[in-house]
Amino acid sequence: MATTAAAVAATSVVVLDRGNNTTCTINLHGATVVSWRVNNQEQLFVSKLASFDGKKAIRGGIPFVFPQFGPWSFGPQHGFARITRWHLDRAPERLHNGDVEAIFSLMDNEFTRSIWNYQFRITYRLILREKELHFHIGVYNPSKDLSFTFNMLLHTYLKVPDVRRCQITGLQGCHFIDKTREGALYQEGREVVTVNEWTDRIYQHTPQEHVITNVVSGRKMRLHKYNFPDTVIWNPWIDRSREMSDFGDDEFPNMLCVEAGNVSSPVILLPGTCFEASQILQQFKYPYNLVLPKKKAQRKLK
Ligand code: TA6
Repeated sequence: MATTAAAVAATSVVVLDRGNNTTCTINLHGATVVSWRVNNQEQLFVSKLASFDGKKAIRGGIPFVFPQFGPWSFGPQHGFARITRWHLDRAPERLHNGDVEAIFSLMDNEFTRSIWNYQFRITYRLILREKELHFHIGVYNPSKDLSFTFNMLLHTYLKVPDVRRCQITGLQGCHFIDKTREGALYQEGREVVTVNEWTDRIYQHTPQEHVITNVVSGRKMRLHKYNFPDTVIWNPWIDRSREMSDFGDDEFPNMLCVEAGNVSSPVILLPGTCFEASQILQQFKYPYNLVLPKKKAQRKLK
C-alpha cells in the first residue's frame, strides 16, 4: 500500500486503500478527491468529459475552492487551489484502527502570488474509514504583519441514481442567495429540500449536519461539517449543462453538489494565526422513516 513520494511525483494520483474495496483516490492537481469507493461502490460523480490536463479544474469529485468562491476579478473562478499542484506531505499510512490517512499541502508560490500576493500554507488531511471520509483543513498565515481574507469550500459532487429523488435535510429556515434568480435572498421553508430544476443556492449559517437521501444504491450520505457555516446546493440541469464543455448534456440527473464552505462571510486570518475546518462524509443505510415535505411558500425577503 505504501506509495513512495517518488512514485507520486511521477504520477499525479495518490490512493488510500483500506482493503475490502474501500479506497479514496486524490489527484494532486487541486488535491481533488476524484474517487471514493465504499465496498466497491463509487460515491462521487466525475464527468465522463472531465479534463485531466493538469490545467483545468477537474469536473467532479471534490475540488478544493480557495481563496475565492465564485467569479473573481483578480483570478480564476473559485480561486487557484483547485488548478494548482499540491504536495504530498505524508504518503498514505495505515493507522492502528485500520483507517488510512494521508496529508497534502499547498503553499504560496510564484503563480499564486502573481494572483494573490499573500504567504499562506494549507494542510489537508484525509482519513479513509470503513464508511466515512474525513477532511481536516488548516490554513496558516505565516506573515509577520499582513492579514488576509479568504473563502474556502469543498465542492463535493455526490453521485446519485436520480437527483429528482434526493432530499436534503437541515436547510429549513436558512436564508439563501439564489443565483438562478439574480442573487435574490430567500428563506427556505421546506423541511427537506428537493432538486427538480436548475438549482444554484448559497444557504447561509446552516446547521452542522445535512443528510442527503437516495444517493448511491438508495443509501444516505451524512455530511457533518465544522467551521463551514454555509452550504451551497448546485445542479446545472439542462441548459447550464450544455454550456459546460467538460460536462455531458445527459449527466445532470446523476450528480448533486452539496458544498460545505465559508462563502457568505470570508475568513479574516491575522498574521501568525491558523484557521481550521473539517468535514465528514458518512455513507449509511436506511432505517429511517422519511417525512414527506409539506411545501411552504418561500418568502422573498427583499
Ligand atoms: O458551487 C456552485 C457554483 O458556484 C455554480 O455557480 C457553478 O458555477 C458551479 O459552481 C461550477 O463552477 P465551475 O467554475 O466549476 O464551472
